[in-house]
Amino acid sequence: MSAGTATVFDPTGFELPDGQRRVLRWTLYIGYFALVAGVFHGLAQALSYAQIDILKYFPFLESYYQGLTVHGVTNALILTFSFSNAFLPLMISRALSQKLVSSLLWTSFILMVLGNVLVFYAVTTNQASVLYTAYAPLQAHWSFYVGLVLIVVSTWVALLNMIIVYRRWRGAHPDVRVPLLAFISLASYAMWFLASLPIAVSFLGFLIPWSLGLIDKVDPLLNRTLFWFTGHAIVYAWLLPAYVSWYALVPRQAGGKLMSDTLTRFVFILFLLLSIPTGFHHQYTDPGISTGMKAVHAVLTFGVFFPSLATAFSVVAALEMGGRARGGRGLLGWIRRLPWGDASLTAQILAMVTFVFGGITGLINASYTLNLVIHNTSWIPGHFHMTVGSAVGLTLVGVAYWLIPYLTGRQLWGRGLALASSWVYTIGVLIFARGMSSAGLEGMPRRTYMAQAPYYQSQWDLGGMLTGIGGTLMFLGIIFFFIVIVATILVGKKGAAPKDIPWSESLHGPVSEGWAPRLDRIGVWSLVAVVLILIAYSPWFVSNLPPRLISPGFSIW
Ligand code: HAS
Ligand code: CU
Repeated sequence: MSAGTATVFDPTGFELPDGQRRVLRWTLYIGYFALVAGVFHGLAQALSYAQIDILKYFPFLESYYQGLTVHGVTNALILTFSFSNAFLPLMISRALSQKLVSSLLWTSFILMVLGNVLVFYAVTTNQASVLYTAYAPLQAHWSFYVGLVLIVVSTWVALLNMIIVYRRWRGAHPDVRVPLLAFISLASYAMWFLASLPIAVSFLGFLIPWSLGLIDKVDPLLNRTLFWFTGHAIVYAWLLPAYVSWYALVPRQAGGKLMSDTLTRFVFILFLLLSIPTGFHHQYTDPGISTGMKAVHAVLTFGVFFPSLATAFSVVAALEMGGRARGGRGLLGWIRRLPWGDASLTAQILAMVTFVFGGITGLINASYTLNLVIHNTSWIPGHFHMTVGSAVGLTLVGVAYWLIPYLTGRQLWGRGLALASSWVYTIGVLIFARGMSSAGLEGMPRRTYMAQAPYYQSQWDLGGMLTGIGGTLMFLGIIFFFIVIVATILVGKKGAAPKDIPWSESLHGPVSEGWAPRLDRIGVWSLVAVVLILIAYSPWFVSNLPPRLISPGFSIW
């Protein structure tokens, strides 16, 4: 073999069995249903910033916090993990031409359903209005914590399925480089597995026994620290499946190629290493954590900014190749030539554009001193609706526009409405975030039902109004999405669906010589990640263990 050539696995001619497709499809439906169920309270919340109170029309809600818990849990947790539990195993199975393990597929699905049932029970009966952050000493009903644990375990089972598929393939192909799509899918969930362990300790070790009355008191700071230990990395567990699409699928959809196979693997390894040891950037204002440790996490947060920056250059290059291949000329002429009529691609490009602002606001959050200005203000929801709420949410919408047809065998229904959904949503979220950010700088608080706040200040009028207008457009965008997906499933034209996933070729690589194959050793990289995590977290745990079990539970709703 000559230098620079690649030993590439040929995955053509494989189709997933119908039974497995069906489980994947229903897993996805849970997620997309959760998305739609969650946006109703989103609308109420956004309008409340504009001093419009529609919560009185939600008679089944006993408090604003109950609604906010529904919003956060459905849109940030259930949508994302249901999607990943279906999407990542599908990607690895397709990339390696291997069937999934049916029993594990079912187990993961059933755990996800059970978890949802328990969480649904706890939240709808107003026994768990603790928000998606579930901070102790607010105490929820045990079914809330157990339900969330089951959802997390379902992600572990999905990962196990992927690992087994990978090992089977590796046994048959010992000297071939693992295809990029399989590698980045596996790396995404490997990172999440490591990241999920602290929250598992918090829930299983403390919050569940406490909510069952087996222990009387918990250590609020310890649980909060364990929460953010997982809680920062969780945002990358949401983001990386979107990046899998941006790197490995979007270039093809745009008529271009992925820039570099090696760079892409490198980016995912950086996420594996740096996503987790950064949680203290959510706790800059918490007492009981030394300034030095906060500074270490701040620096590492700037480190984890880098792979996203590399992603920005890489995905724009892929889009540019696509636009130029389609006849685009000049500095920016390629943008116009992108296939803007493709609803799936358009949603994802708009997700990327919004993420530029999500990234910039993230950098501001991460800055130790600037954080003091914006922490706990509406600036933060401004930030996260441009990250999880757009970079991720809109990408999941865009992927649905090819994935649901692919899995159901039915053509996408209503392309015009599908296109409108992501444009309306994007215009909405940019207006919304402009309102939230500017009013946040003026001190408008987050997690507050502003339509009833006695301390409302008129200087928030403009920001609040923009939040209300933008939030209404976002709501409409998701409703359009819902109509398109339900109609596709029920009345989409049979047989006219995509037959395969949109694979992308890469311009450079994969390379089989030199050090490049070593990049594929996820196990070794995971060990390095553990070392970094120990450096970043053990000093705090050494001085804060054993736990100080001082606080009883509070249910203030
Ligand atoms: Fe964050 C708070 C810092 C990214 C989500 N974040 C939150 C919360 C959520 C969240 C939910 O340091 C609130 C949690 C709560 O309830 O309290 N965040 C960052 C930083 C990044 C970042 C540095 N966040 C995310 C992502 C999220 C997410 C991703 C979800 C998926 N965040 C913070 C901090 C806080 C925080 C503090 C705590 C604040 C506080 O005080 O409470 C970075 O990773 C961002 C990197 C992003 C980029 C952008 C790259 C752009 C790309 C697109 C390029 C494509 C283009 C297309 C331009 C560098 C890849 C062009 C197209 C053409 C056609 C031309
Ligand atoms: Cu974070």
